[in-house]
Amino acid sequence: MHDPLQVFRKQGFEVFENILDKDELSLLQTCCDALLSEPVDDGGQGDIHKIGLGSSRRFLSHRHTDFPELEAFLLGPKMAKIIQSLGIDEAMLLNEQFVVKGSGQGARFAWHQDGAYVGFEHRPYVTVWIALDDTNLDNGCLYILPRNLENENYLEPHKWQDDRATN
Ligand SMILES: O=C(O)CCC(=O)C(=O)O
Repeated sequence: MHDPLQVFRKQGFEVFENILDKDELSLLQTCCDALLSEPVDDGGQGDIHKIGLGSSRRFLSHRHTDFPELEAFLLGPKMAKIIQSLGIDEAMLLNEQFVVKGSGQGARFAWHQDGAYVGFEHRPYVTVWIALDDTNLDNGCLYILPRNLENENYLEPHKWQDDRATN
């Protein structure tokens, strides 16, 4: 039988297909649309430490307290179920963000470790990545570098990579 905990411990990630219901997905899409309708205020420089790229790549972060239903979802039973199935009994929210890339604008995002963006020493944490649009190889899905943690159970030093160098 497929055991999410075993898979997560072995490879460092797990895929939960169709785990959100229509209402949960719709709630996230609605919040994202509301945030997208706000003016772009990131400066649009897009260098490696300035992750927003104007309207072609937006990072809409730390806004769950403005959206009570979003907050209830993030701190609610579905997220708890996902996190607990990965062997984590108690969790707290470190960050939440919507990442939105404009279509046909080449707003790729370079290979990185999310932890490198935290900016201070921190304990390991789990990222839950949810696709709000259907994604595939052609329209820019997320890639994860596979790793066998049974043989390579250490953190590789992070290397900053320019977005333009990404395939
Ligand atoms: O959407 C991407 O290209 C990467 C997003 C990401 O790394 C994140 O949300 O933590």
